[in-house]
Amino acid sequence: AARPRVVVLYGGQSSEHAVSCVTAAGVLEAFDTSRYEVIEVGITTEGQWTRPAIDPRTHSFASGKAPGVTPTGHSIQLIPARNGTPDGKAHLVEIGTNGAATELGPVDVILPLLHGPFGEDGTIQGLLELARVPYVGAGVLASAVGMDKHFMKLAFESAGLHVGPWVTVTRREWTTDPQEALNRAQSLRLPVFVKPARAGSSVGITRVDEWSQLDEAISTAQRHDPKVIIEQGIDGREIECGVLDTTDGSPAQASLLGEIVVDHQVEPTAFYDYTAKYSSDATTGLHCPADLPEAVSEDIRRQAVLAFEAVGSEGLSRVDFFYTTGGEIIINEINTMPGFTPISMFPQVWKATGLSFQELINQLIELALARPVGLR
Ligand code: G1L
Repeated sequence: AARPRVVVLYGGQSSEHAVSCVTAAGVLEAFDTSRYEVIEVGITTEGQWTRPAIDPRTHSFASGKAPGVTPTGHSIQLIPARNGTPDGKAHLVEIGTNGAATELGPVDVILPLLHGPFGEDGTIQGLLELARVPYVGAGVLASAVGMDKHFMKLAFESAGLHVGPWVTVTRREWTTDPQEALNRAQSLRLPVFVKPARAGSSVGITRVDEWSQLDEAISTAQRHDPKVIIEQGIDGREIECGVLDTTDGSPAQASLLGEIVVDHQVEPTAFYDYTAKYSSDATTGLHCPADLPEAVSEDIRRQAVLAFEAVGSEGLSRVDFFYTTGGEIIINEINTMPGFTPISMFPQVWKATGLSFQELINQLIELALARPVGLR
């Protein structure tokens, strides 16, 4: 039988364009080409879909030049399934500089290694729904909720999970009565972290140690998202769990737990930010399995699956917790598009659980193929 044709879609208009390119490099390197045919499609920072001029496998942060998708003279279009296509599948078509169209063949599944522009996650998933093409990972709603720290906390609370103290400030609230918003925030204990409610990376985040800094911190976050959340800092270990869906309708599986270990010797106020995540001189490390009592591990893994269900995620998610000195388990966030290079937390915890990076990618593709297009 013919191998399913898998489109690896990467790059894009978000601030994480380069991260996406490096992720694609790792995924393509590990790709099981005996089972699947791979078609690489890059999206430039201008939003042009293109067949990459540079082999995406060569993208890395170590190379010296910034990873990115270069604009080309042609563009690629995704033709929806059941729109006159003979095989009932979505198709790719390349439009050349002269306007001539070249058929690139049918698409069986799309692996979107992308974040929508800030505040708009779920948009790529919506595009793929309309195109009636199966894709890897969470659907429209779960992707959007996974992007929005405010609605995420509401979903977690409804599922009986414990979230830390927080306050949301909308643009309207800030415009109408900023003093009321500041007062609400000051019901929290310092330090607090002021964040754009919907941001893919760690941009626009300020740690506030004195209330005099709050006003400016809110303004900074508002430059990235009109909706801002203020979270009380939590003293605790950072424990993360990978959740992977099953194809047979049985409960999603939780991985062994990973722990982020920050070297406080190096930078006392450092938190796990963009630099720590992606630079080579990171002061953070990853431990798996985390050294925790068996009962605590089991509880966190159970809660990770509950969180996956709470937001209606599909495919995969990474769920992040704090384990406090008082022995409390507090859920921090769910990420439906977790870091996905071979050395990222999600692939690493699954490796420790017994699933190689290639097996992980295969499972994600099989999950997408097993799920009907349409109602999710
Ligand atoms: F397709 C998956 F598997 F669902 C998937 C999609 C995207 C897994 C992980 C990611 N992550 C990323 O694309 C990113 C971390 C590079 C965002 Cl820019």
